[in-house]
Amino acid sequence: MTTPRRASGTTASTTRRLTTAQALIAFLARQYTERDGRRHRLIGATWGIFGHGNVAGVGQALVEAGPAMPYLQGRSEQAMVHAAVGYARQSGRLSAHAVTTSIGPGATNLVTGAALATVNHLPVLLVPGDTFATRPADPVLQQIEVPHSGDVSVNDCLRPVSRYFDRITRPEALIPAALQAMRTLADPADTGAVTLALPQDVQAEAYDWPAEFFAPRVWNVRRQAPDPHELDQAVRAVRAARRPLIVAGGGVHHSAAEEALAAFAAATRIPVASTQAGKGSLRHDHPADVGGVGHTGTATADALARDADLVIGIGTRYTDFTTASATLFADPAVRFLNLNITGFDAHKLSALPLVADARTAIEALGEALGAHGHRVDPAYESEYTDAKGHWEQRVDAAFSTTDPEARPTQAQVLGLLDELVTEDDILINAAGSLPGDLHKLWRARSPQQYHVEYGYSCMGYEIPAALGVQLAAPGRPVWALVGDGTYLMNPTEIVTAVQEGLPVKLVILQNHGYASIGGLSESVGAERLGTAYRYRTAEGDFTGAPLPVDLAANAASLGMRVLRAASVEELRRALAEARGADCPTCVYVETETADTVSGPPPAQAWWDVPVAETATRPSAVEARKEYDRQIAVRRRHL
Ligand SMILES: Cc1ncc(C[n+]2csc(CCOP(=O)(O)OP(=O)(O)O)c2C)c(N)n1
Ligand SMILES: [Mg+2]
Repeated sequence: MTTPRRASGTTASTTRRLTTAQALIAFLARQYTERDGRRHRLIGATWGIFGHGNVAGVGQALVEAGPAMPYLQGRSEQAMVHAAVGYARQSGRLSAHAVTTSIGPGATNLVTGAALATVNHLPVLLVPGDTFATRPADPVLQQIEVPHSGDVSVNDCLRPVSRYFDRITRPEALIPAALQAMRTLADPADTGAVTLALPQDVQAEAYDWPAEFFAPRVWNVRRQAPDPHELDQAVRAVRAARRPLIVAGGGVHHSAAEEALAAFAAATRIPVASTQAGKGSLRHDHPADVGGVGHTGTATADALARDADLVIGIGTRYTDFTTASATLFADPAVRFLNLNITGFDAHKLSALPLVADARTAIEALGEALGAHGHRVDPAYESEYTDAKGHWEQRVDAAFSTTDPEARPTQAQVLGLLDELVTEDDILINAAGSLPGDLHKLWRARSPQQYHVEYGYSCMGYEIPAALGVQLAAPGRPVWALVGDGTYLMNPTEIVTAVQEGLPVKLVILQNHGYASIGGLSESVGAERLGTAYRYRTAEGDFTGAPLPVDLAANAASLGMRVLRAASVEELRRALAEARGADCPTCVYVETETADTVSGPPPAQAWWDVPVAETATRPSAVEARKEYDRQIAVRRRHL
């Protein structure tokens, strides 16, 4: 396969004759990342579902590659991307997966997963098939034709959700594209979904590739140091602040900055609140940890946020949940200092930017402040310590169970998990009423335990993501927590877990519909339309009896072991059994609905969901009055 070839200079060069698909797979198998002296395979495996658009090209190349490129068999393209994203997040973004699909629907099924990856800055390499570059017989099966533009394919849907996109219409174009793709995946500021669309004919076309293309290549995941001037400004801002508050985002985890942050907080006693992506940055029992912040935050963190004079955002995008839709940071003189690897996020809220790797920046800031022994006022420290104690009591109350025979509430389900888990366990969730409850209540015991995807909050992320997390963390108990609505959206990868023998644990919380959106719907005057899984009545609405859907039987039919829990005590036992199980195991529980029992503490801050300005029905008219009261306190930080 290797033929000697003389390059233009005096050094001898060789080429390898391979198809474009074979070349891509051989190239991917030899890419590495490196950070802090440790090397990782950049593309650890390839997920794939085959159709005519990739079976003969990429499919054949994977067969030829053998163990050099492990192959994983998915059931839905979207789910494969979620699995890859779970793997990447659990791998600290130092290792990722590729996902190959056919053309047409297989390719467009990637879009949601790609958007999720890009929103969350998590690397995944997408390799959809594409229609013929040579166009011998347009339209081929599943080809879209746009009368005014001959070079459009459905894969163009992936452009806005990709951090890098290329369509490889000639074999040799793969060389620069593949290098840019790896650069993007390994770049901590730029990473997300990367798409290399491969036309069917080009995949199978041979070319004489320079052997150097296949040499092992190491991509340094840089720890960018702060600019001295920005650091100086930052130090002065922290020293001048009387009520500083750190908002820790996902960037803390991505940079493995948890220990640095813990040391910084222990030295300065600046309280640390966390976003959904940042939760677990400090252990829950670190004295400076004040829990989640924003709409789903703790009373402690939100009160601190309201009165903070300096908000130190670390690796956060400041979503509307974090800022309570621009109402939370209420001190008229509040300033922001943002440590972020991207200039884009560092400048949000008119902040003083500190563009740098989170860990490097925290250490630099700590060192500069430490020289003067900087520490917040003890009165401030005891204020938040007391408040934290009060919140802990509210968590205990939400978790506590009195009647072992009763149906558990959702908060009690979390309480039973809280009793059971150790630092090893990983909890995955993304949508429904669970993210809010978890953000308020969960006591994170280790940095990666809290795996809530709330950048895209995509129902159906949980089960496939659990597979990816388990692949990255063999031996650790991995829990996918899903509502009934979420389960119905994407249970397919249960089959893959069974096939691969991945002992993921699935907890299905059955409450017969969308409790979260039902509550929201009621509060905005939409009267719970379409949020309960109930029969349509003679009047035409959906207020009949709950539907006779048996999700436990459904999970069992896909090959899972299923434990049904009807009471608190049964649930306690089922969770313990699932935790020890060595095969994929589902715990199915019907939860008590919020109408009949007290749930977790209510939202401590607002969230902007615009309400109808004109309406005839009283519920919407009332909701709008409340909305007008809330928007009056929205502000711009300029
Ligand atoms: C793919 C997707 N579609 C729609 C939504 C909007 N949404 C957010 S939560 C939710 C309902 C979730 O229902 P369930 O999983 O049963 O959880 P519950 O609200 O009952 O806790 C919906 C439809 C979403 N987040 N993701
Ligand atoms: Mg539900």
